[in-house]
Amino acid sequence: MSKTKQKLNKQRNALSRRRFLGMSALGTAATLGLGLVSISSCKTGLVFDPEENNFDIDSHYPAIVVGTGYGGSVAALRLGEAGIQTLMVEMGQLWDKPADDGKIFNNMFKVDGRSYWFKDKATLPVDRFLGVPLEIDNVQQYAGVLDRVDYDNMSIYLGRGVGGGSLVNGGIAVVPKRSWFEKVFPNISSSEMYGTYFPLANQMLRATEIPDDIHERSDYYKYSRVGRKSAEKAGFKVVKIPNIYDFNYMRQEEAGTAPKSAYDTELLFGNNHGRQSLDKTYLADALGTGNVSIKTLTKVTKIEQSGTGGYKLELQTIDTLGQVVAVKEVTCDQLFLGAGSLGTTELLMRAKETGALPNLSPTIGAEWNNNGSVAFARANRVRDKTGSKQSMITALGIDRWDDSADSVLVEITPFPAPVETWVSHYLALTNNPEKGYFTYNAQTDTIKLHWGPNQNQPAVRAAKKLFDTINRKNWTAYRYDLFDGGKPYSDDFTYHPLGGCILGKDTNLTGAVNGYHNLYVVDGALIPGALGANPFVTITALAERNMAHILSNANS
Ligand code: FAE
Repeated sequence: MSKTKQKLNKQRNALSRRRFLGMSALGTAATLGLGLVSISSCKTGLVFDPEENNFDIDSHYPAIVVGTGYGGSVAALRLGEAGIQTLMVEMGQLWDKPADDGKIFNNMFKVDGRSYWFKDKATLPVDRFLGVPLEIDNVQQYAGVLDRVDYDNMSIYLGRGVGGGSLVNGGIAVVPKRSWFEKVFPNISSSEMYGTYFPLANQMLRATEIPDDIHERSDYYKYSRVGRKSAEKAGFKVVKIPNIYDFNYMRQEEAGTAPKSAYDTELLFGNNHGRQSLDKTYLADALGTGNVSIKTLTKVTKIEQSGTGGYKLELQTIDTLGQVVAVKEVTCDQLFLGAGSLGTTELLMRAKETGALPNLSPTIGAEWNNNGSVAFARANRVRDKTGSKQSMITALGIDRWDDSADSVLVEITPFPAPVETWVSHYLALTNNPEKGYFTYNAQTDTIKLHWGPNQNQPAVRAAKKLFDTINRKNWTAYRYDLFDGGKPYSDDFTYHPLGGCILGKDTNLTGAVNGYHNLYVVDGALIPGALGANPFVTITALAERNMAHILSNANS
């Protein structure tokens, strides 16, 4: 790097530091469009260079975190607070610059390169309407925000960018029922989790319930009220479902005093407003420690042991069109894997199968699950309009979770369309006990998920039992025209990939990977089975718990 550039970088760094630290609310940075700027004081005085994404990383860091999703963000914040210089490596981009249309993210009805991670075809779980396919061809190949990885019988949706899944997910922040959590994690203290770490995660993520003045009055929540009415008529309990969306912002959307976001079908491809994603919470705080920096558009392609007892990583940096612009090696003393269920499992299986980390647990990749998720759709009676305007933020759920085989938590989700459709659309979470597994293919250097065509049947059965009753009591029917194969449900996709490196089996009880020192898994790969809840609060709370134990052990 030239001296002038170094000087400029230093100045920018100092300015960013003052600006950033001077902000009373850290989240304001991103809201104001300042984006994420590292205020790291690493040896080189490095900064994240927003223009070029091309800062020089050091050759060695005390800690590296792979991925900037929930687990990775918690790890980085707690490492930064402990004074440990930490590099985060993220394969997606920092989403802080508006495109030519003045927007950073697209809504559901506008699809371009920003929407998808290097796809030329846009596909969604609802893939047809009135039987007509909704696929869009010729999308520009670009480092977009939503990825879909297709395996036989199962497609997995993922977020790509600084913030991982928090950029694209539904924001639904549910804590699992304690009795069920104790069954999924029998060796973890539930008093510690429910007394300390779930409340901490909810507070950090800013989860709240929708206020009644919005939900009970807004035209944008007709679909939710209609969903509640039909469930209650069938005798089912309907509860509020917390979300990380800023409901004060939503009030302004409702009043027409701020640009619409959730009210303008923004969600799956990101939100231009209102979404309190990780870049506005954990990651902003992590950068605020001055000890954390993020290298974007950079994928960790290999991990192995370094000569000094730590780890060596191969990093591949691309531009937004996918051209490889740099390949580098970097070492660290401690390595935290937060690349998500798929990303972390792939890195570990590659390391195991290529002999780079031969002592890894033989069962890595052996247990994967889709959180028992399945989507359903019903047709309402003509008088029960669901509305052509729908808020994308789910507010209510039908709670039938009693830990039995038929347990379901069903969320009443929006079905955005420019016209009235009378559709009630749901995401059902069941306790489907089925597991898939991964194999590593040395020729393609990728992992493959094995999930049979009938493995989601227990989920379909449990959810159908509930919807059959709702339909019977309301004189309504399923919608058969929305999902592939003319089914009233979609059982071959998930937003909730979990497992691959199981807590207490492939790792110890705080996520330290068996067979190695200073190698940790901090993300959804740790979770062994369906949670009866959407996963990110659990992933966050577990990461908080595990990091607290890891850091206190390091100090003792
Ligand atoms: P994740 O958030 O996926 O972060 C992993 C990060 O690592 C990503 O940013 C990747 O780009 C990056 N990465 C992967 N591989 C590499 C590599 N080799 N090198 C560098 N970087 C890498 O992991 N959950 C809820 O609780 N509520 C919801 O409402 C909800 N809705 C969802 C809707 C959608 C459309 C999607 C896709 C997911 C949804 N989820 C929801 C699931 C939730 O977002 C997911 O469980 C968490 O994001 C997983 O957190 P992790 O930390 O495991």
